[in-house]
Amino acid sequence: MAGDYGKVKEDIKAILKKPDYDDGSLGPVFVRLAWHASGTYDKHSRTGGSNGATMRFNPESNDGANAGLEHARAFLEPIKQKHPWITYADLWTLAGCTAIEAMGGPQIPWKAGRTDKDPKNLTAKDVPPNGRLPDAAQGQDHVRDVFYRMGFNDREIVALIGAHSLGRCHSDRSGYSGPWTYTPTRFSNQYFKLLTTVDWRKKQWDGPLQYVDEDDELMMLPADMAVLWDPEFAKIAKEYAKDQDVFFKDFAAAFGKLVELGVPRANDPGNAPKRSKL
Ligand code: ZEM
Repeated sequence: MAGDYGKVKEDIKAILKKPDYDDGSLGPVFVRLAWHASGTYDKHSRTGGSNGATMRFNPESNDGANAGLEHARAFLEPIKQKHPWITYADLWTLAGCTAIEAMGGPQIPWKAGRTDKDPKNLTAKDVPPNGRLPDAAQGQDHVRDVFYRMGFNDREIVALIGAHSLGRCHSDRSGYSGPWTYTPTRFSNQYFKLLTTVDWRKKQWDGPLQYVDEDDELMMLPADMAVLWDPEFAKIAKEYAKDQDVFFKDFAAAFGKLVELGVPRANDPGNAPKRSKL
């Protein structure tokens, strides 16, 4: 039964502000939930992606990359209870898109229609294996491998990583620590401005290798530095640092594509009815 997605959006917006959580907003972790639910897609086997909401199930729920996202899912549970007709797969992706808009970002094209896998007849091949999401400790070859597997090009990759204008790393989730920008609850091109201008240095600590600014206030992951160190990526990052409008436009298209990966649609070439001979 289809319900009113506009009402769900309003309810998502209403819970975003949360003074006692991180920087005061659930927005960033909702964006990360939508991204990780979708980013398991493999274009070759056409498996993974947001359809199915398979992060509820092992092994995806226990993938180290998804540490902390159980909180995001729990924060959305009251909204699922209030609107039981919406699928988790639609709710998680809608929450990410709504959060981006509510934090000052572009409007993301989003369509309903994802279904949830029924836990009662789940087979091992219904849940993507661990290891499909990017590893923060690696460089540009790995980043390209992972995002090309989803079907993205270099420009889309750089645009998507610009979501690191939001949120922070948590030492009890990923092992890394700190925010990328001074305004982790505002969607902007600040990530690219900082990435391309700050004098990044290795953080002196016994945690995993990460980069920090002079005051040890902001951070970059090794995978973020790859965007600066790869000449193709760097060119695009500098363009986004100069022009927020271009970044917003490219990001909206790429994030809209991300949340559609693996979602069956009537106009898919694979789903199209056979063309009758005229
Ligand atoms: Zn992230 N990301 N990400 N990312 N990400 C983290 C946090 C957030 C990578 C990564 O390893 C990490 C994209 C791409 C990539 C967000 C959105 C998007 C964290 C910190 C890590 C380690 C997790 C923690 O400790 O809580 C890597 C290696 C990426 C690609 C190379 C893309 C694409 C994103 C969306 C479009 C967001 C919003 C956060 C902040 C979450 C929060 O809880 O504040």
